[in-house]
Amino acid sequence: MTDIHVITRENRAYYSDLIEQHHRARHDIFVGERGWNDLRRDDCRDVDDYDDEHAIYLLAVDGSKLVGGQRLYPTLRPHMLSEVFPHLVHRALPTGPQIYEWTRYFVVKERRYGRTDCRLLAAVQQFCLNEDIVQLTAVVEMWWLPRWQQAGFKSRPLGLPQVIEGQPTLAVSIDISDASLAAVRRQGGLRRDDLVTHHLSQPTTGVRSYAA
Ligand code: A1S
Repeated sequence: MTDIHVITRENRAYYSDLIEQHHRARHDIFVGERGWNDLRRDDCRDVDDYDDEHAIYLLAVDGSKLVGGQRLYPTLRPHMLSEVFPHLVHRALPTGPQIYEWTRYFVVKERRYGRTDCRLLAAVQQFCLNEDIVQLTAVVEMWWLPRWQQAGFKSRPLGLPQVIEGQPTLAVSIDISDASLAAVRRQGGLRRDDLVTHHLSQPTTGVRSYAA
């Protein structure tokens, strides 16, 4: 059973082992597998300017093993799209308290082509619905567009694609909705019980659940 853990600045101290596994997994996957060499670091941990106290991580965990992850970051702060990829945006950049940037999405190799991907996609919709986040922005390679269409996500380009690291890449916005959550749940055959997301708030109280 895969659980999703929500890690924020409030509960980060209780998740130091998992956060560490996740930085190492990101380096293995984004540098080792995807070849994003700008992220290479001698300590084999992928850490960037947006891994600060404002980052929110939704990490997929089986027992104590990390099997996937994703990061959200407030667009009211300088973020990847505003600072690194502004040239991909050809209209007003969506920012605001209810808009977050979505980055560093991954599933570990042994869990590909399974429900972990749907579980993570469902988790991001569910978390955003619970937190009144209405839209996400992201920089993605073009192959995400058919994936999202299949999952029932509504995405909109914010500009024309440009080739980055040899791949046509574009900036997009993604709407958060009950309909998208329901669609990805159907696609992954996820039951309501599969969608409990844990938010460890205090070591003594265990987990707070985000019900679907
Ligand atoms: C930024 C992302 C934001 C959302 C935040 O039949 P196939 O194998 O062709 O089916 C594949 C492809 O259609 C497509 N796909 C996956 N990786 C691709 C790539 N590098 N280039 C082109 N197409 C690609 O998805 C189908 C299923 O992929 P999969 O890997 O077999 O299985 P799964 O479980 O759906 O996992 C997809 C992800 C993307 C999570 C997994 O491949 C992964 O973790 N990749 C490395 C991290 C990564 O590239 N993340 C996206 C950028 S972050």
